Amino acid sequence: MTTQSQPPPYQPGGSYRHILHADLDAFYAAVEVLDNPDLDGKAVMVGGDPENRGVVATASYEARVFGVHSAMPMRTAVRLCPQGIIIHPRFDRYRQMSRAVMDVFHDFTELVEPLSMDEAYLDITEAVDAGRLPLAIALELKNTVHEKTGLTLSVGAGTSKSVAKIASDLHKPDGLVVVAPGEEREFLAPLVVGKLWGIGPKTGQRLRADGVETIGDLASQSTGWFQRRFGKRALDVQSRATGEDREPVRTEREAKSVSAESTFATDLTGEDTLYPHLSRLAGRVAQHLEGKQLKGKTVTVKARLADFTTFTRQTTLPYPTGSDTVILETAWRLFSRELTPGRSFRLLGVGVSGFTEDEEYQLPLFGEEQLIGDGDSAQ
Ligand code: TTP
Ligand code: MG
Repeated sequence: MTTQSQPPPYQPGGSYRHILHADLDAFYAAVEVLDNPDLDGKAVMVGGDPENRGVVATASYEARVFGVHSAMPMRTAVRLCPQGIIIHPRFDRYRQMSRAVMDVFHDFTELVEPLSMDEAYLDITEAVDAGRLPLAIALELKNTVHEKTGLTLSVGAGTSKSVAKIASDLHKPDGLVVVAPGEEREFLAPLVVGKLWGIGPKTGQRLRADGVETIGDLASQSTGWFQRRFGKRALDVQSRATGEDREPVRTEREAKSVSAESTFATDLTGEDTLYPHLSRLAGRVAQHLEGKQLKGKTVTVKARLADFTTFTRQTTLPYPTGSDTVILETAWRLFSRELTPGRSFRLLGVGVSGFTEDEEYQLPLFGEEQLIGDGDSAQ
């Protein structure tokens, strides 16, 4: 995917990327403890009712000592840890805390790739190249998150995403592991293959049956072996095993969608009034896409009615586009169906997503070049 320039090839002694993987500790349970200090130091199990076949979403580290873990039936958890305190999840509160944490991440770098509510990659190459140590940045990140939210974060630092992710998990909770450039292989070698991203329990089992237990065992296999074993995934798996993977940190917007929206000063109604707004938004989206050298296949329109009802309509084109005209035509097709007489709108948005990773597929399949030059309706 051409979301950003590819990182430089891995060269020992050459230019490195510096990536952090940050993951909150026992996230839901930690938020519950934060909001009710009486729970501090206790076995907290967040999830559904044991009577209603509920499952554990997460458990505090005090409960984990008893073998309680995520996705376990709550009934089993109660059996393992009868003194455990069951708490029903409060997703809105977790989302609010997640936003606060992600905001801190964004204060450190623009290059943040969230993986879930409590976890993200941060590309800190620029700061390191400017003279800061990854260790110092990681420490500051942990401290800032703690100061601003009260939550503890585990952080791993490395020259690639896979190394950083494995590192962050190693000394949980409140962990901090920095893998120095050039030491990736050594760091990974003793760990079990299942720690590698993309090696699930089944693959791990098959590898073990063949005597490949550790990441070191895996890394020492030949390229031919990887090809026979993993087919299309061979290079990815091999580069992760040797700590050389080059996956870029993809920011939220780059990874998901490019969009523009505007809220009107007064509610608007009618084709003649709304078309120019949609056109302006389509133009803005096309401009962003061009800046990022992206083309997407899915066009989305978002609308908010005078009564605040909000909805989206989307369609997927047979080919990826970045053209303002194509985006506008598609968006208008979606939106005009919603334009019933008298319906008035307070917000309109246009988005493009579904970016393809396949370079070839990004080539226009038919005559799109003509359309690109035809965008006088935009802006
Ligand atoms: P995780 O980061 O996997 O777990 P965690 O933060 O609770 O614990 P730690 O990172 O210290 O190991 O997931 C983050 C949140 O996602 C978790 O608090 C609850 C939720 N979750 C579920 O609801 N179900 C699951 O199966 C998992 C794994 C997580
Ligand atoms: Mg976590």
